[in-house]
Amino acid sequence: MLEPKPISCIELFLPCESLYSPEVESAESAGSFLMIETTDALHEAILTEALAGLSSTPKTLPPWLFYDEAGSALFEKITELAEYYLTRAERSIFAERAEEIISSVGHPLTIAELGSGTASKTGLLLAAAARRQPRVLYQPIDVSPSALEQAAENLPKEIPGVVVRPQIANYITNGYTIERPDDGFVLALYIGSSIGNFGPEEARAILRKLRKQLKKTADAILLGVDLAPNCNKTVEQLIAAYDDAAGVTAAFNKNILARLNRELGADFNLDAFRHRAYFNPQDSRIEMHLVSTIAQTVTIEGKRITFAPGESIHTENSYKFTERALIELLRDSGYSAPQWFQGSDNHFAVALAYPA
Ligand code: AVJ
Repeated sequence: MLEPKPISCIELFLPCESLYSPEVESAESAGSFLMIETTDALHEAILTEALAGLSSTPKTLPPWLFYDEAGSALFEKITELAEYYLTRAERSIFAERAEEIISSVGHPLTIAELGSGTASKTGLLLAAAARRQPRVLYQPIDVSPSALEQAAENLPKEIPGVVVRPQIANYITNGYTIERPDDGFVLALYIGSSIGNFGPEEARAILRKLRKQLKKTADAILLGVDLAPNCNKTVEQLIAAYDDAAGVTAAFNKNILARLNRELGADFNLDAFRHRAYFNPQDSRIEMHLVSTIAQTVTIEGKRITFAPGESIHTENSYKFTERALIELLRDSGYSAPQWFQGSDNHFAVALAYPA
């Protein structure tokens, strides 16, 4: 996949201070750090990426394009589907093991999160941290301002003691900073199988970049990964999670074309593409594609893209891990052998690793 062009940002920085002191009451009083992508830069990035991906062979589009407002709402619906077990499986690990996870990290701690979205599962970890210390600084990093607003609005109400410092950033293409309060430790969350969207090389780059900000031996990364097919999970179950009966995942996949129509004035006919999901055992990943059902030409800002019948656009990889594969990935990225928290259904696992 092509390295996306960096998005230029306007940074509004208000200093963060006294993060654990009792007088800090809300994100406002703690100060907040906002990075606002300029609309022009985002438009440019979408155009560049879309044209590059659609002119290559085979055709591809990057999965970050899924998450505009409509796509983020569709993803929320996916997490509630009977077939999509991932979110529930991870949430139940947190429900059972949050105390143990939190007490394994140095404290007081701050919790940062890459690709937080609305942070719906993070509350369980924040609540466990808030039982150990009076103030917990939560630093969600995401590309979606609406998701961050929701997190900043709700979490301090639900969990007294939580102070939210949101950062609008694409953690792949942009820099991000994790604030470390005095004498504190950092627990960095990269959960929800988000790492699964990246091939081994990109995954290592993401983990190494994060590793640079985890300098203390009792800092930690918590990584949530979906497991490869095993005796408790069939390939059919795995595929169903990405090809649900109600067609929500198909709509989520096609939204990428709808977005190019909306934002770039492209003329994709959504009815002339079908959603396809399959398991690629060689690379241990689910692949999602949009398959052109006919010969057709699509125009994007004056550029013509032709499709043969049956030709596909590869829109997503979702890697599925074994414990052994994850240990190797962590080792190659500068982390220790992890503590392993596997759900009782053997569907999902969470790994807690320290800088090595
Ligand atoms: C958000 C990347 C974890 O790979 O399972 C859900 C996205 N794609 N259904 C995943 C997704 C299709 C999801 N991640």
